[in-house]
Amino acid sequence: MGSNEIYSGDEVPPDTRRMILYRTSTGIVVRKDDRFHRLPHPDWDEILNREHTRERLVDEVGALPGSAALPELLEHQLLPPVGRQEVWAAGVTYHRSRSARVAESRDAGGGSFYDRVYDAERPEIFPKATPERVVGHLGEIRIRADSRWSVPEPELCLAINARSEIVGYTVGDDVSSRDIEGENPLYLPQAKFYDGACALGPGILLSAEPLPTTTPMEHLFRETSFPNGCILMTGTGVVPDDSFTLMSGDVVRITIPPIGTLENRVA
Ligand code: DO4
Ligand code: MG
Repeated sequence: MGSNEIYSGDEVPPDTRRMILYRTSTGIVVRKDDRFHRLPHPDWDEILNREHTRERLVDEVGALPGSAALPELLEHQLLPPVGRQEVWAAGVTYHRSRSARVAESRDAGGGSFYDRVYDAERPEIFPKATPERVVGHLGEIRIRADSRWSVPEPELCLAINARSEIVGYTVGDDVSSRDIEGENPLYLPQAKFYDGACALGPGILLSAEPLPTTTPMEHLFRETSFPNGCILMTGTGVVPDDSFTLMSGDVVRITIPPIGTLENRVA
């Protein structure tokens, strides 16, 4: 575990399993204890950024009729769980990610860059997507036409409000081009930031007891403000064998049990 590693699988508090916020084309839906409630609020950004988000929703949902199942229709109405939040990503937070980057960039002399960030005080954080570039559950992700080696990166993502408090968690795919990032570390933005390179969803698991503030999160908010909050992808610990590359038509499914499954087809 490096000093910038920020999540190990079994730390999500069990209580948080119960409340998930979905953004859909027909409004905001809250799942609580396996019942689904349509919220009268039209404003996703306001909900994420008000004080005591979860507690207030518990009260509001108590006064709303709920239905016992998420209708099939609703699944196909899911939108990415972002309003005006920028998406940022932390990198080389897991040993597996460090060894993969060192190997892929060895010829370009990038190995020492990645080695040095793993144990450094300052983490790697980079902008991943503007809100309109984010793809939701069942949306299409993309691989670059000028890349021959593309991979999904399954990541736990933090939903953070404007006051830098963790409001909840979602599932993310930091789709990346490994040959472009490996050729030269300065090409990282092209390997990471392009249309269809970021998928998030299906919803936001609201935290009852948020994980403590992480090192990447603290650095992210140091000199940058997020008036609508932001999403921070926490890095991948899952790197496929070097022989694997995503191809058009592939379907990527990423499950983080308390949150759900994010599924995307490659365009
Ligand atoms: O610098 C490379 C990106 C690392 C990354 O995205 C990750 O570790 O998840
Ligand atoms: Mg990543």
